[in-house]
Amino acid sequence: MDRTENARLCQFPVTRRKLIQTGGVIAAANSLTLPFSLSTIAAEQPPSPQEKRVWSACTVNCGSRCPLHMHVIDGEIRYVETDNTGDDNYEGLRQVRACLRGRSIRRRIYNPDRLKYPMKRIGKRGEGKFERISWEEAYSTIASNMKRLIKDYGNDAIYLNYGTGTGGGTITAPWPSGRSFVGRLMNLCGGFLDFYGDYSTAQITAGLNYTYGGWADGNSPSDIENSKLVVLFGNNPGETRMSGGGLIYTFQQALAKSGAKLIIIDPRYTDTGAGREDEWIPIRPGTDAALVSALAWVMISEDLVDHHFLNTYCIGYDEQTLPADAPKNGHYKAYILGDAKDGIAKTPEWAAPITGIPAERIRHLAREIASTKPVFISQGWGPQRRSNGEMTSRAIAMLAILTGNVGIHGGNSGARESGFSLPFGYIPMLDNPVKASISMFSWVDAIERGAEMTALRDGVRGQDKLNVPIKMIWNYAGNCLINQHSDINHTHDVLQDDKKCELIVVIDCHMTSSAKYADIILPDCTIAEQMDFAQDGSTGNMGYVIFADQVIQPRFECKTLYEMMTGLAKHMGVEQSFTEGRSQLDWMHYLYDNARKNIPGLPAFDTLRQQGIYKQRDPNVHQVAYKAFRDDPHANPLSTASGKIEIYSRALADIAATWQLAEGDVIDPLPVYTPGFEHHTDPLIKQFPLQLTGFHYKARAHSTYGNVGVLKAACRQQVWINPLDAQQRGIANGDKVRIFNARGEVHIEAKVTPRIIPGVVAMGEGAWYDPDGKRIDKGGCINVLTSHRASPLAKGNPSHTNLVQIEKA
Ligand SMILES: Nc1nc2c(c(=O)[nH]1)N[C@H]1C(S)=C(S)[C@@H](COP(=O)(O)OP(=O)(O)OC[C@H]3O[C@@H](n4cnc5c(=O)[nH]c(N)nc54)[C@H](O)[C@@H]3O)O[C@H]1N2
Ligand SMILES: Nc1nc2c(c(=O)[nH]1)N[C@H]1C(S)=C(S)[C@@H](COP(=O)(O)OP(=O)(O)OC[C@H]3O[C@@H](n4cnc5c(=O)[nH]c(N)nc54)[C@H](O)[C@@H]3O)O[C@H]1N2
Ligand code: SF4
Ligand SMILES: [Mo]
Repeated sequence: MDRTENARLCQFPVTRRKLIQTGGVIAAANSLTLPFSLSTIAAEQPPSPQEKRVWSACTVNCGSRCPLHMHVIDGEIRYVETDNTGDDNYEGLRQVRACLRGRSIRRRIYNPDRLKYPMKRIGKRGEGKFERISWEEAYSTIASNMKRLIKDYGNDAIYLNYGTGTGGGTITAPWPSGRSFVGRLMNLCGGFLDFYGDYSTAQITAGLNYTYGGWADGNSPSDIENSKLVVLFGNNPGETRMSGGGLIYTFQQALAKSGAKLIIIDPRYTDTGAGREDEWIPIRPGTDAALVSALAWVMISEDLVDHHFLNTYCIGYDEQTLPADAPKNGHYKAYILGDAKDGIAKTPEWAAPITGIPAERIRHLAREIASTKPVFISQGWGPQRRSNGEMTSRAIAMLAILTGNVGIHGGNSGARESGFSLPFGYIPMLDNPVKASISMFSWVDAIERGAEMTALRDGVRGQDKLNVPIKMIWNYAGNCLINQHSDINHTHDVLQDDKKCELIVVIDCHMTSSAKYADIILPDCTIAEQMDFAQDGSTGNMGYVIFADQVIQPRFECKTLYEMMTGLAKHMGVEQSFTEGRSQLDWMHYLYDNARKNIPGLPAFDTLRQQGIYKQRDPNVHQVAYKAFRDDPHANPLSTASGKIEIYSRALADIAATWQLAEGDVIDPLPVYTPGFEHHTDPLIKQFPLQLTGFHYKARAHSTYGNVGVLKAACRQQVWINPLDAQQRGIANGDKVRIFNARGEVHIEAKVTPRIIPGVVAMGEGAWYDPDGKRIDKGGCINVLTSHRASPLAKGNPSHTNLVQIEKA
């Protein structure tokens, strides 16, 4: 789930210096944006007498939230426009315009894949054979089986799976699970096995926690107007923050104001580049920490580091601030210069063959970063969604730390950008009596070998070990049962055995691949069929909240999540404590009354309902991460053990000494380069010579909108391959290819392009899994090829780390 919960789309790409030379790429970058605002034109037409206009929202998990203005005739949505309010001034309360995904929401609401009735499974799991049942039968089947499983195994056998499909919603919020109405119900029924972490940021959450303490904050991208240089590691707002509040729009407006130079470090030439960048430095995936180490070597050797910052705010840079109990030469400087136990100096010549970046370019980049101030250094979450992501995220942050760019305007912490949002609030979660939790990625293991899973080996938290395996799964607004989880063929084999996990309940709007593995399917209302608030909206320097009114009647026999959980609460004997006597509308008022206490400017409930969106500029103008700490480190210490930035982490040294790690797994007190598993020098490379890296694709929000034909046609599901690799294999652009490894096989078309470095291929994640009956996927779902081996520290998904081979089909 998106942590910064930031924002959206660029309607008017600002022309920067390289735009003209790369016009073709700009066209590609903006193929999901509109060159002008259709909404403004449409809004000028008064509604016809039979037409009603209602504000709703797009609440999928793309990191954005967008208002949608629905035109309804005869109870049917005929036309969808977006924010057309205000004067649309970047300096003021700018418009929050939906991308073409949101604008196509009608095609999701009226999609033939819609789930219409409650259903029970009649075939094998995954076959997709179901029979219609009544709501009463659905409730009583779930309630009686759940009671039985709780009695036989305990509440820790009931798991709430990760899901983010309604991530922008409030009443419909799915994440973290305890925040959802499913979580509230389970807390009243004795609790559930929870998870920690998320598929988005598992490794950086774990890694930077040891550097900065807690979730690592970033400056707002609007603060780039104070920067001289911007360096983005695997951060692609052009695609992952493309619309709505529009972080990419904020990025480019702020860049235009400062004239800062933009350097993008990514294995792919991304849509964020697309002519806005001054330089693209292609890097071999998974090797950012090697690049940073070599940059550090140049900075240290040429005495370009910020000594005052390192001595005042950090521990473990050199002997001076190394904790007394750390080993001799256990500090960062020794590691970089070759005085540590590995004895390797991390010179540019050392890093060049690892990263694929010439040594001279590394030297030049080090001098450029160190001699410019302030520098906005940030990382997206692509570099950390890997087998070595914890170490990588800590290493990238080192660049901001060595150069003293943390806590100042125009600088950044080296983490991802953040932004200002409004403190709206959620439904009270209640307490979960079950204390154990697992990483969100380990649930398949917990089905197979739950009672064997321990804290020291498997990252179980709250208890030394799990007592029981998972016996029931609630899967609300998530496609992580299959599509979005790793190693689909393995997951399929585990789920198909219904003696292992005995009950799977899926609550969704569409017949997704995950829904096909349900025992009971509960058909949910889409956002347009109910009332909710979309919150957490942010453009970086403006926060907003949207009133998503009910636009149409629930289709078919669909119910809202709240209605169905209330129905079930009745069967579980907890209806009164579940509802507290409130209807969904009552909860809306409850939330709103509380929110008005925290956000004084919020208008009356009915006024917001009329105006659709409420916006507020950041009163501090730009968010600057760790500014209080920088201004006064004694009064405002960090939440790390030392209160300082921990370059050397004692806590990690302890973990490294006590955890049982798989062979090749590395946890280190310093932000070192470690290749991780399935890396470019793995012996497996002989069989599977290409690194396959994933990315979040503009065609979808993960799998959501993946069944909308116009979007599929606009942005095809293809595998990116460099012309050199394609030629060797006789592959031409558009050819159908086989992509395979020991875990599975996918057949899609090739996009032969110099936008990806040689030796690496890339696929957008989230395409709908479409197996042919012989385990070959024709839909282009990358998770057929990804690994279910967890990363060492976070026990997170290494989604972007894979080795494959490609042949012409
Ligand atoms: N290989 C690979 N895998 C990845 C990633 C990757 O980069 N590479 N990224 C990971 C990340 S960061 C994330 S956050 C996860 C996302 O994984 P998911 O949270 O599973 O995201 P979606 O695929 O969007 O699935 C959301 C589900 O919600 C449903 N949905 C949408 N609207 C509604 C609604 O109103 N009500 C209900 N009940 N359901 C609704 C959709 O139909 C869909 O089935 O994927 C992860 N998986
Ligand atoms: N359109 C769209 N937007 C989305 C989503 C979506 O599905 N669709 N999903 C949303 C969600 S839930 C999330 S979590 C975020 C995800 O946001 P991110 O995790 O930042 O997105 P990714 O595309 O996985 O990775 C960003 C970039 O990192 C690059 N990269 C991959 N590996 C490496 C590496 O080893 N080194 C370097 N330097 N670069 C690397 C990728 O090529 C990519 O361009 O996006 C959100 N926005
Ligand atoms: S997919 Fe994201 S950017 Fe597009 S309309 Fe929906 S919330 Fe906005
Ligand atoms: Mo995510």
